[in-house]
Amino acid sequence: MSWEYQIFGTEANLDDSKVVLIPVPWEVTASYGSGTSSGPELIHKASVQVDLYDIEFGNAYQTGYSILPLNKNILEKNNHYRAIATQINETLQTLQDLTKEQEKHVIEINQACEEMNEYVYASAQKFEDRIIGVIGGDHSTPYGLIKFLSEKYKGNFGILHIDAHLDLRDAYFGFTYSHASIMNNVSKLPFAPKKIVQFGIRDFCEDEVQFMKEREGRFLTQYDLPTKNSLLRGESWIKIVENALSQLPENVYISFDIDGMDPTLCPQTGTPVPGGLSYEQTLSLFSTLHKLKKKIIGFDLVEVSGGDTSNEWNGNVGARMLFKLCGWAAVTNGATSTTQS
Ligand SMILES: [Mn+2]
Repeated sequence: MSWEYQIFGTEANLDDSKVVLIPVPWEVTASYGSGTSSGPELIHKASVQVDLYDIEFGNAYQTGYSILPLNKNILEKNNHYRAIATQINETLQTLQDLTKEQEKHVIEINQACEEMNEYVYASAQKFEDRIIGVIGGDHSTPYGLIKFLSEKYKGNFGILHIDAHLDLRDAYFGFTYSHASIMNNVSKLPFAPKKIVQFGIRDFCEDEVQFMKEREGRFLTQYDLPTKNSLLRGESWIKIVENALSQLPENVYISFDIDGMDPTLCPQTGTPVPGGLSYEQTLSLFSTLHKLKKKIIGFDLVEVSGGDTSNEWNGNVGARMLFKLCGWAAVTNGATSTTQS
């Protein structure tokens, strides 16, 4: 199947599509496993397997989902700077000082990341009357989209952040727009989100917890282990989810790092951690947003990777999660759900 704006094997054309997807093949600042820049291609390829009629929202896909072409300039820059950044990571991980040349490279990489952000921002602007989703790439890729939406809604929005990590690091390894810094950067936007609610969180450092303490009331973190322990004691998952998500304002952006899920569902993701959300738990987050009458204003799906394997499982799960994101985004924006249930 050709890329030509089509995804999920539908015939939707770009002009009539309610949901527009921006693929961002970018993983320059990835610090551990590699391969997330191939995420858009993996997901796109697997997307034809998804059956369009859905048990939760029927024929909502008829509202139209399209994907933009892969940006070659972004892909070339990714390939070029990824190799240089990997060497810088290795130097710093072995506690050595950067050479003068490497210090220059850090500045260049930060500039390249800014160009990537500008591309995503400009694409979002171009399709401002649609619902936009970013397909990463690593977790730095949606910054331009979140920035655009923060301005569009003048800060009247919240974020549902699904991730194993808090992503609140202040410039990881010297890279301002690191995958590990996305929520830190987003929190510092002029029109920052009113509230960030996080699920799946199970790997973080003390500085990140401190960052949230300094911004009291802006974060609600549903740490994975204590939440799972509550379930073991017999508490209701749905109750926990409703309590947490009801704290979000009406407009909700979903930032979905696939590593928030159990790693059996994303074995090749860049930084896998044991624990995490099941498929059903993740989907219940989306359906509960709908139940609570929230409106999904945009979303991203990031860190899907096949690693260096030809294993198609990662793309398969990624495509299905993307289909659910598109569907719930369409439904919460008024697309009619035609399911009989
Ligand atoms: Mn992340």
